[in-house]
Amino acid sequence: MKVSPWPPDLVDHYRALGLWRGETFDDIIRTRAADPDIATRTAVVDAERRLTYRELDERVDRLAAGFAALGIGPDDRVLLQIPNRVAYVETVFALFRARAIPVFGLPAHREAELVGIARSAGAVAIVSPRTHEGFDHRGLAETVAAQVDSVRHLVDVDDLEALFADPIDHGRADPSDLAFLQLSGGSTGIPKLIPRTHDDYLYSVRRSNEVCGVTADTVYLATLPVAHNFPMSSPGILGALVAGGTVALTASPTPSVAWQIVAAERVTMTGLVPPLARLWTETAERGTDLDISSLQTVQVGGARCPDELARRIGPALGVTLQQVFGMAEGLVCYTRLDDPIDEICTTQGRPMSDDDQVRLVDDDGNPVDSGTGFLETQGPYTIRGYWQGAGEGSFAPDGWYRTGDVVEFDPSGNIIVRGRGGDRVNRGGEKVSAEQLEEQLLAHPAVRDAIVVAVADPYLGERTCAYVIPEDPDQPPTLAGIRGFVREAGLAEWKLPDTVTVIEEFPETGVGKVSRKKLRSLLAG
Ligand code: AMP
Ligand code: DBH
Repeated sequence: MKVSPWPPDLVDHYRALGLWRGETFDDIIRTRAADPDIATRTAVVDAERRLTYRELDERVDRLAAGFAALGIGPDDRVLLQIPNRVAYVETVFALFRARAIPVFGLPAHREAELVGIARSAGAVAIVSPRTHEGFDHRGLAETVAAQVDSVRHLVDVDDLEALFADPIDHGRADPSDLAFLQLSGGSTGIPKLIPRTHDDYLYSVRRSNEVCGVTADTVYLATLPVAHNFPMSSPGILGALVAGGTVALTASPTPSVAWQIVAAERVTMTGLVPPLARLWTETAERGTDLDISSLQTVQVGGARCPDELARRIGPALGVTLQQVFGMAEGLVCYTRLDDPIDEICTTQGRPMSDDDQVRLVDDDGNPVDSGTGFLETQGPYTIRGYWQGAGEGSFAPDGWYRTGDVVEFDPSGNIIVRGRGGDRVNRGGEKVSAEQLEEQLLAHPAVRDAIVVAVADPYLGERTCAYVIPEDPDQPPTLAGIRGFVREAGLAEWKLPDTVTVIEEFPETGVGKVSRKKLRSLLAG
């Protein structure tokens, strides 16, 4: 299945330079398992199970045959909702082997998101646990299947062996074709689907490995939900597997659980969002009995890391800090491990590839020569369009991706992230679409109008504030009532508003009809 193509001259350039190497994700596991130096090393481990590269490859073979026996094959989209555990890696690579297309849902997604994703992907199957953290995922999958005609199979990720079949030959995927659909944190309601190819994504993973010093000795801990682009590829679990290293997965990111795995597996590297980095730092500053001395690099990304916190992370955890500013659409920026400490602590790094191109524009799309502006980018691993042409406004007329982020450059070319245009709240790395939440609020019977804005929060960075005009000023809606209503509508828990402020009217702007964007920035101010 083809994706929106890069301009032909860029394609030639990326191939000629060897950035796109014509390799597939399935090749990765096959070649590692066939390499006598790597085959018997641990590929993936969690608190309950451990697989060597050879064992992983064998199980992937059987599971891929099982998917094929269900009629799941080339180009079929399969929606995943799998927590951090070994079975995640088995499932993803089995789908790659069967040449199906994984769609990376998150365990925290609920009915509204999953129905939207399954529908726009045209998913034929959902793979999820029966229950997880007390939530009935099987029930949710059944609800989704009842609403989305294309969904024909529900697979229990805790019983993959029930599918195992004798290995078959699935043929080989075209490396320039669609490999999977990643999800955008989204400025719109249902996450937009991001089509990534083997060629472009494997380049981003290999380049990440170079920049982050990932080798066969790396033990990478997936602390964040592993379907996120950051722990998946920057350099994440795929980086560790490409290097022949080890992927460890923790069911919980809290120090008491995650650090047991750090100690047991001698974890060398992980990636955190700022609120978790704060929790880890404060826990270490208080002192711990768990041995985390194997940790060498801790990355922080997904949301702006406060400079004050950045300065404490390295000393507290005994690691080199690396800031990461990335997006599932492509562009990833890193501070380099040997950068001056001031740059590491106060900037979000610079593009990882010499072939990443970045520019700043103003509100109207005109170039900005210095100071802050909206960041736009194109490059060897940044998409040229969403799945099936959605989100047209997200690309400039010449095809560059409009990140929506307001940034500036320091003298060394590092990016400092200043904020966004006000279309979403970045709640400690989990993004909330203002538009989606406003739509939900408007559906509430006691709400006449609503605007959602980000307000500063010492722990999360930003939290979600809903300004609400009630239908009846004598019976204004309550925070609990609104949260319950949005939860009932099937939205993930992180999208519920943190505060609700009831007001009589939105600020006057004097120019008649104003855009919601303008109103958001007025209210945020
Ligand atoms: P997503 O669409 O979910 O892939 O989220 C990507 C967005 O997360 C970026 O466009 C930024 O708005 C935000 N982001 C990621 N990393 C950072 C960071 N280190 N600092 C500030 N914002 C970040
Ligand atoms: O927030 C993100 O989406 C993100 C953060 C860091 C990302 O996609 C990435 C690195 O690759």
